[in-house]
Amino acid sequence: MVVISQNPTMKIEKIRDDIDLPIINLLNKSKAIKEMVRACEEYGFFKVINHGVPQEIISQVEEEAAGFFAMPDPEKMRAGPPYGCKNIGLKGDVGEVEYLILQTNSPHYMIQSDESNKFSSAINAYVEAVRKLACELLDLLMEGLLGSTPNPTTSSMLSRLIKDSESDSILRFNHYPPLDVPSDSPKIGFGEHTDPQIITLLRSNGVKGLQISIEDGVWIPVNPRPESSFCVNVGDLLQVMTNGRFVSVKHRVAVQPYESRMSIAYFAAPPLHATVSCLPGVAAAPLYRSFSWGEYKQAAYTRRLGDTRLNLFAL
Ligand code: GA4
Repeated sequence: MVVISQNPTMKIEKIRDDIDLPIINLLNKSKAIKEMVRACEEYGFFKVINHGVPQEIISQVEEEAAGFFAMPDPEKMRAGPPYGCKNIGLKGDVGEVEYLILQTNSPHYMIQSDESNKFSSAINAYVEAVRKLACELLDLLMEGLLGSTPNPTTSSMLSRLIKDSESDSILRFNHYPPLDVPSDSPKIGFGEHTDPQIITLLRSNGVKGLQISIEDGVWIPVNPRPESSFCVNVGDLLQVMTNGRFVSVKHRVAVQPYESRMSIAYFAAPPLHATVSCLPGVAAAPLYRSFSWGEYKQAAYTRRLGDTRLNLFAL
C-alpha cells in the first residue's frame, strides 16, 4: 500500500510499505562482505547481527538512558549542554525529540547530574564496543571494495581514522515521546537529512519510526526488527571516499502514536584536520574535490538539516 500525504512544508510525498533492510550476519565474513557492499550501493543502509557487542553493555546503556529521559525536565537540564530538546543544529530546525550529544574523544563525557557515575561508565563501555564494531565493518567494506589481497595500509585507512585519539566521533541518544493521538500525516521527530560522517551505527528500542528515502519524495519505513541488530548507514564522507559508489541516503524519524522511541547513534568520524577524498584505487576520475572533515562539518552546521551539502564539493 502507498499512502500519499502532504508533509508540514506542503510537499506531496508517498509513504510505502515497510521494508526489511538486508540483514548481514557477521559470523560468515566472506558472505557478509559481498552483502554489505551491495547494500551500501543499493540502500546506503543495512542491519548487522552477531555483531559482537555484548548484550549486557547494550542493556546497561539503554537502561541508564531510559532512566535519564524519564527524569523531570529541570533534572535533565542539569546535564548541561549535551542535553537538548526540540532544537536541532544551529539554524532553527526543530523536531519532536530530546537528546544528549556527546563527543566520544572527551575523557569525561559527562553529564553533571550523573552522581553515581553509572550512566557515564555504561557510555564508556558502549563507545568502546561500538567503535570496535565500526572499525570491523569499515575494514570489511574496504576489503569488499579493493579486493581480497589489498595493501594492509590501504585496507585499514578508514578504521585508523576512527581509532585516532582525535577522532571527532559522536554518540547521540534520542528520545521521541509518543503522539497522544494518531495522526494522518507523519509527525516528524527528526527531519530529513543525511549523516555527514563516515558511517553511523544505530540501536533502537524496537519502536518503529525510522524512514529512508532512496527516491525523492518517497519514504520507506524501516522495520525495527531484529531488536538485537544494529542498523548501519553510509555517511556523506563514505560516499565521497567511494566516489559515489556507496550512497549516503536521506532518512528521518516519524513520531509514533502511544509508543516512545529511543535510539542511540554512534557517528564515526575522522579527526577534524583529516583530508577526505576518493580512496586510492576506487575511481579514475574523482567526483568530489578534497576537503578536511572540519571544513565539511562547518558546511553542515552553517546550513539547514535537510540541505544537501555534498553538491558544494562536487567537481
Ligand atoms: C545529523 C547527524 C547527527 O545527529 C548530528 C546532527 C547535527 C546536530 O543535530 O547538531 C546536525 C545534523 C546532524 C546535520 C546538519 C547540521 C548538523 C544538525 C544540523 C542542522 C549530530 C550530526 O553530526 O549532523
